[in-house]
Amino acid sequence: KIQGVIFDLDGVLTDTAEFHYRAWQRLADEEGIPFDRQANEALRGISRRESLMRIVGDRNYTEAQLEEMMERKNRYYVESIQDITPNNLLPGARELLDELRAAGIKIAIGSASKNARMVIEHLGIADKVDAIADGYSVQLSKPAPDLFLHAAELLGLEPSQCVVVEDAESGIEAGLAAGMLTVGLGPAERVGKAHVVLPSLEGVTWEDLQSQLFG
Ligand code: B16
Ligand code: MG
Repeated sequence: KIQGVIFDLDGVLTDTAEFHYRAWQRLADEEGIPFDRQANEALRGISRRESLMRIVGDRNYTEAQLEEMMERKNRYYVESIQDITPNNLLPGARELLDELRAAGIKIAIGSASKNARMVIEHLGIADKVDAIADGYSVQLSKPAPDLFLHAAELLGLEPSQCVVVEDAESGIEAGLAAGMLTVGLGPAERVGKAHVVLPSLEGVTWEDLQSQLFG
């Protein structure tokens, strides 16, 4: 019986994926490294350092230069999320959170981002979630299961009692590796490995999700 839902943040509850994209694009442009929206798709759910490593590829940078670039990208990103308000919740997100809460289902955020808490505050959903696992919580990032296992632990639940909702391939892989049921949001090419694939959370009820997962 499912007792908890673990939501990814960027790309699931809010479209900060777009802000991450713009910040990486700006950095890549400044460095003269080719990058575009399509290349960014592969970075969804990927940690800051790993994202940078994929962008620079085999170009030679010192550790100090890499650190500086990560800081610069984060500065652009943090700047862009200051304007986030509850209006930036994606369609269906608030309704589903409220419905789960009313049904007594525990809710956690499982985000690779070190800025997750700031985004959650801006979205005004801090009081709707029972636990937050973020970019500071574990060493190994998605697709390792660690972050979601940590989230389940914070909720006091077994992995088999949890559902993960994700927009990233690496996130679905992490959920599966954790032994959890998975709901993928987005195109099948990205989240096709999930137990259930949906375009978004718009109009999605807890009953819908359960019947798709178990029906
Ligand atoms: P930060 P999620 C992930 O968040 C993003 O999808 C990914 O694009 C980003 O690089 C990562 O967080 C780290 O974020 O640089 O803010 O620590 O999708 O797991 O909620
Ligand atoms: Mg995401």
